Amino acid sequence: MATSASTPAPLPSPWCDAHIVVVVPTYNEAANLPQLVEELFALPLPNLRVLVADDNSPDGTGEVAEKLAATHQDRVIVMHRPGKEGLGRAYVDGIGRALDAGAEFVVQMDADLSHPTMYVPQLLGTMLATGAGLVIGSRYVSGGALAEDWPLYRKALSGWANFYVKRLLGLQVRDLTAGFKIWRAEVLRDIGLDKIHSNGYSFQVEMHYLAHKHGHKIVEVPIHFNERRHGESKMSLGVKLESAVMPFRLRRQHRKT
Ligand SMILES: Nc1nc2c(ncn2[C@@H]2O[C@H](COP(=O)(O)OP(=O)(O)OP(=O)(O)O)[C@@H](O)[C@H]2O)c(=O)[nH]1
Ligand SMILES: [Mg+2]
Repeated sequence: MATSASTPAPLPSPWCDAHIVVVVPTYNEAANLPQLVEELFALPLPNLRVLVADDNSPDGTGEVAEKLAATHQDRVIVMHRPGKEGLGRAYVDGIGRALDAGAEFVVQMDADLSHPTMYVPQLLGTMLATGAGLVIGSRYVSGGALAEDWPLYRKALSGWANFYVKRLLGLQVRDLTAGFKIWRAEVLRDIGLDKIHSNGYSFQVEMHYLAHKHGHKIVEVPIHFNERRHGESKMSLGVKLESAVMPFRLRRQHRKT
């Protein structure tokens, strides 16, 4: 079958058969979401769906998501949550719903176009080839990179956060705070989303830690991370404090088990 330059032929099996749900938490991402969804559906992965977990964004992201759902029937699921509860809570809800909707693989990514969609087939391919339970799009393995136009303090904060958490938890993962990754559904079920306590960004570290503690194989592939396209960061002081305390809590909890 002939395909146009913009719609490449579906990848061969088992890629094209893989039931993937990309879970995207959103808060004020109306300007970014349509492009993200368009790019994801241009990938040669016909069984890929998108789930948007929106926290009643004042900028109308929820309505934008509904329009996308109407355009791409059966490929976009929208969760309207009552208010801003943090990225971690939105992911717990969204991933739970993705599993209920029959996902075999769950991708986590930001809405702001920081995570280039072209890496999604590579994340899946690496998972299939290595038997990993979690494949992380990593900024800190050889070949990976942070956004060049990120201010120096953001680069320093990201590097410091990774160093700090790694020292405390002793994990051999280079990008522990990464937000772009693919999971096997059975690994998410094994970890148990009801065990996750994080409200904010420390969700990422908590999930990586639990995947490791449950004995699942974790592989990292390099990605180039971009500055957000439109809108503002939701990184607040509360989020930073929770991220600083979380590793201590995880360590203490795990000692008891
Ligand atoms: N549903 C929901 N989504 C959130 C919340 N906080 C952040 N997000 C989303 O989580 C993703 C990551 O948040 P960002 O603000 O981009 O965080 P960041 O990447 O550290 O910050 P920037 O680099 O400045 O963009 C984005 O898709 C946000 O819209 C929240 O409270 N609820
Ligand atoms: Mg961002």
